[in-house]
Amino acid sequence: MMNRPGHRQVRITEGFWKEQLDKIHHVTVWDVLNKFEHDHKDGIMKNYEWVAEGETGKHVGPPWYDGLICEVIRGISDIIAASYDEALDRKIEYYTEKISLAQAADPDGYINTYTTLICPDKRWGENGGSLIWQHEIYNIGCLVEAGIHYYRATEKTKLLSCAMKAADCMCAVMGPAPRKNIVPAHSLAEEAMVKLYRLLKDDEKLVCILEEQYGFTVRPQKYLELARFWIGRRGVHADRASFPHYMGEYAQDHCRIEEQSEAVGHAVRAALLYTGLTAVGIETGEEKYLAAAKRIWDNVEQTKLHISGGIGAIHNEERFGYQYDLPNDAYLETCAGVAFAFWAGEMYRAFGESRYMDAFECALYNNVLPGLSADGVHYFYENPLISDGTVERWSWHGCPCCPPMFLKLMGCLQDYVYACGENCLAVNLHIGSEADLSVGGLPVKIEQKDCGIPWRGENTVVLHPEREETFTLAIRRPAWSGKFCAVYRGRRYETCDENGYVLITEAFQDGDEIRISMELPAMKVEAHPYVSADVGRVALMRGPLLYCLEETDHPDGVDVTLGNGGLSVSEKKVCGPVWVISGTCTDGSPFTAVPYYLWNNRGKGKMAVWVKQEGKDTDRKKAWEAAGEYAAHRTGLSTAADLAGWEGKLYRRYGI
Ligand code: FUB
Ligand code: ZN
Repeated sequence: MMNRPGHRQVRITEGFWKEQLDKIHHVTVWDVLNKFEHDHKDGIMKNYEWVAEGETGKHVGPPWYDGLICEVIRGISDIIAASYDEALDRKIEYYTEKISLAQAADPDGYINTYTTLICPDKRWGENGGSLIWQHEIYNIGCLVEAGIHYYRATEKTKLLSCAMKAADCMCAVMGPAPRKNIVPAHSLAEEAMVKLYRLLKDDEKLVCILEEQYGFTVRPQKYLELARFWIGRRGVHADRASFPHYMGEYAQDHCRIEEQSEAVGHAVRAALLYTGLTAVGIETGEEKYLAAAKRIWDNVEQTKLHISGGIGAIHNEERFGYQYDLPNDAYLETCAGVAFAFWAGEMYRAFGESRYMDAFECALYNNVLPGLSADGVHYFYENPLISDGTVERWSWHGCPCCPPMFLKLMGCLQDYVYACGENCLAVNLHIGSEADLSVGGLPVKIEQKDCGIPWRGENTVVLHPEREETFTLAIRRPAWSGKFCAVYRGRRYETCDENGYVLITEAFQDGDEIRISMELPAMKVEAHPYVSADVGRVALMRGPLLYCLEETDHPDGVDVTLGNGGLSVSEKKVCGPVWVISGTCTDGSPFTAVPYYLWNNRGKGKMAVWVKQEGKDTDRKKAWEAAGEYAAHRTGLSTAADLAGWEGKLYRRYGI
């Protein structure tokens, strides 16, 4: 198993992501706080004040607002762990105070402002309430994560103590009989409980503080047991307390998890459930859970994943579509991309294969990063791959769930750069950074310097083991790279192991350098013939980045047909210097494609990711459409020749 380094062990120091994270820290975080604090006039924290004051009958925002502010706290905690910021720390202390005062109003440690203020008799969705709507377990899960991350960032325990009181309240209510059969209607708390378990089982000093200062009897195992109960009770409806009419596939509650093979329902709920499923599988070693996670992952990767790493194609219910149902005007919520990245991170931990990090990286660059504008204060909720020019990023939203999820992923991005296994250290993301890690008990500092990704295919890894020692450095060869080479002491390492890593096993010394070069060819990619939306079309990619055509560069429209000539890349200013892809259309006119994450930053306009390609048959799509909008494959119109070479693949390089 590969472990993520702990908090504060890794720092992102230079290059593309350093710039993005600095903007997020100094601009976006404050924008999000400001907008939440003034949301619906009273601001998000008013709910806690009203609960503390015993008021009822009013609530600011939707029921999941408690969760959203806790997600923001988690994101900020990670940001200040990496780069301390007193003003932000004070903000969290202020929020902690409000949360704690509200919680003190309930003897059980229960805290959910919506239910308390609006429907106090419907706690946990009982008595005709709806857990789907009330989001109580989700909100507490967010509080648990906030408490853990803030403690890790600052060693302050008050927010964590609030989280534990609420977690204990859930442990007392839910579980095997005589407790109640209640499972989360919006997943997230499953993984949060596993994290709480991990934190407490490894931190004796913390346990002492919690017991002596707050009077807890700390039993970490019960949190893992609750997460296990939730996973094990998916789809088990006998004696279900609070069975809202709407659970079913929407909340992945249609059958037991070990019977599930297809990703269905609300995509954020689904990906967070699968993250928790994988985390529980890792922690308990239960094969049936890891097998289910792998089965559902393969289903997504092979039939339900947009080329941007986005999931949740369908607007209605923000859900997964049918297999190969990948329209270009898809929903692809930013939150779903974040949840998918978290799941990918857990899958990597469980199975150690680079394909999970490929998926993580793809979602990060192409489905999550587009969620934020270049100016850092506008947000996309949906990330479709085509636009008629009528949409733009919003300043704020009635359901501002995406900025908090965005901050959560960006805040902990550094935790995914490296991984540590037995006698092995993995470089997973090519990002300028430094880290204090340990390999088999040996302290090893590692750096990535002059990393050019995503624009230039160069990177240098520098190792500083405390003493000379033999171990394996595993360098991820990304799926998108062309020729890949790592040079160590004049020796070239080019081939990958079966997990997608170039392995260098040597007696490493302080200051050892590994120079990495990888080709970043601009390429055309085509989708599986069953994806009727993309028949006859290609998308452009280079390195980890997906590209698109924008009206700004194509005043006559973006519905062009690319010619068979070559592609070239060059530097251009598009909200700062970036690399663009150019070529010629069949009518002889030039085209320029810009990184998709940057689209809609130069004014409103049409945009397209999938464009027609000379020599690719679009007529077939007409025939398929005539035979029915969904599932072209069921029409039997694809031929064996169409399908040759597609086994297990959803996308492949065009023309190779
Ligand atoms: O339900 C809470 C959040 O709001 C979900 O995760 C998003 O999809 C949005 O529906
Ligand atoms: Zn969202």
